[in-house]
Amino acid sequence: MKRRVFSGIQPSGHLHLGNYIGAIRNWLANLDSRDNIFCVVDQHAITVDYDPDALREGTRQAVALYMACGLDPAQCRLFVQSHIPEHTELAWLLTCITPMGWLERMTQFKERVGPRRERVGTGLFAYPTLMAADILLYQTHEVPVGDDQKQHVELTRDIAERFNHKFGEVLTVPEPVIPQVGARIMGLDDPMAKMSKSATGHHHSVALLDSPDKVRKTIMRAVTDSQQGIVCDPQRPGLYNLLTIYQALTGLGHAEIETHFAGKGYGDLKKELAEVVIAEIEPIQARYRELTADPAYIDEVLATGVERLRPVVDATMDAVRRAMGHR
Ligand code: ATP
Ligand code: LTN
Repeated sequence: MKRRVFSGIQPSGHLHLGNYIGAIRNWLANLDSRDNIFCVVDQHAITVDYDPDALREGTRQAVALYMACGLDPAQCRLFVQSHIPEHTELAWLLTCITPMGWLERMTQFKERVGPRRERVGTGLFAYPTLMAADILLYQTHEVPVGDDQKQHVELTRDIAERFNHKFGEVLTVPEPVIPQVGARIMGLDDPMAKMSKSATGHHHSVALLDSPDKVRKTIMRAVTDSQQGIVCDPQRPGLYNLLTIYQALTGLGHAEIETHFAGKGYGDLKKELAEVVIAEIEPIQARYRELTADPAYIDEVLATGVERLRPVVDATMDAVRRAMGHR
C-alpha cells in the first residue's frame, strides 16, 4: 500500500514562487511512490474579505496551474474542496473537540489578526479545524507544506489523537513534510516578510503566470543590502532569499553556488536568477494556455477526482459518525 499524501493551496490570489518551491514541487517529487490527493481549498479562501467572481475564477486558474506544473490526473486525484461537502461536516465535528486554547496558540492567526480581533470572522479563527478535516477525511499519512503550515499540521495531529482517545481509533495521525530548501521564501520587496499571495506590493512576488519581462523587473528590483560578495549567509536576508530560490531551482549546493558567483556582484546574480526562474515557469505557462483552451477538460478532471474520492470519504465519515454517536 502506498502512503497517502494530501495537500492544498487557497485560491486567494495568483500562485507564486513560494507556493511552487515550498509546496507544489515537493508534491511532484514523490508522485510515483505515493497515493496522491491535491485540493484547491476554496472554503479556506472565504475566511477573509473576498469577491465571489474572483474566487470562482481563481479556483479554476489554480486547478489548471496544478496540472500545468505536472500534477497529472492519472497520478493523482485533483479536486475542489467545496465539491465534497463532508469537509465542512467533519470540520464541525472536530471543532467540538478542539479547545479554544489550541487555536489561540496558532501564530498565523495572531499575525494576521493583530488589532482587528473583534471584527474578523470566526471562520478565520476556526480555520485550522477545517484544515484538519481536509487532511483527516482522507486518512492521510503525509502533508507536504511550507514552513508556515507546520504548526497547523501539528495541531491536526493533536486533534486526531484526541479524537482517537475519546472515540476509538478511527483517524490516521498525519506527519508534516517540510522541504529542506525553500520552506519559507521571503518577499522580494521585503526579505523579512514571507512571500504571500495576499501581499499588495507591486514587486513583492513572482507569480507563476508573470511574463518574462515582469519577472526580470521584479527580480532586478529585489531588496538586498549594501555589502559585497555572493555568499550563502542567512544574516544577509535579501541575498540569502535570492540564493535560496536559485538553489531550489538549480539543485546546486552552497559551495558550488559561491564558487559560481565568485568575484561577481548582485546585478550578475539577479540577471542569472531571473533567467533560471523564466526557464522554469515558461513551460508551465505554455501548458497552462493549452489546458485553459479546453474548459470542459478541467471540469471532467474535477468530476472524476470527486468520484474517485467518494469511497474513502464515505468510509471515514461512516466511522466518524458511528464513533461519535450520530448513527
Ligand atoms: P495567502 O497569502 O492567501 O495566505 P499564501 O501565499 O501564504 O497565501 P497558502 O495558500 O497559504 O499561500 O499556501 C499554500 C502552500 O504554499 C502551503 O503549503 C504553504 O506553506 C506554501 N507557501 C506559501 N507561501 C510560501 C512561501 N513564501 N515559501 C514557501 N512556501 C510557501
Ligand atoms: N492552510 C493552508 C492551505 C490548506 C492545506 C490544507 C494545506 C488548507 N487545507 C490541508 C495542506 C493540507 C495554507 O496554506 N494556508
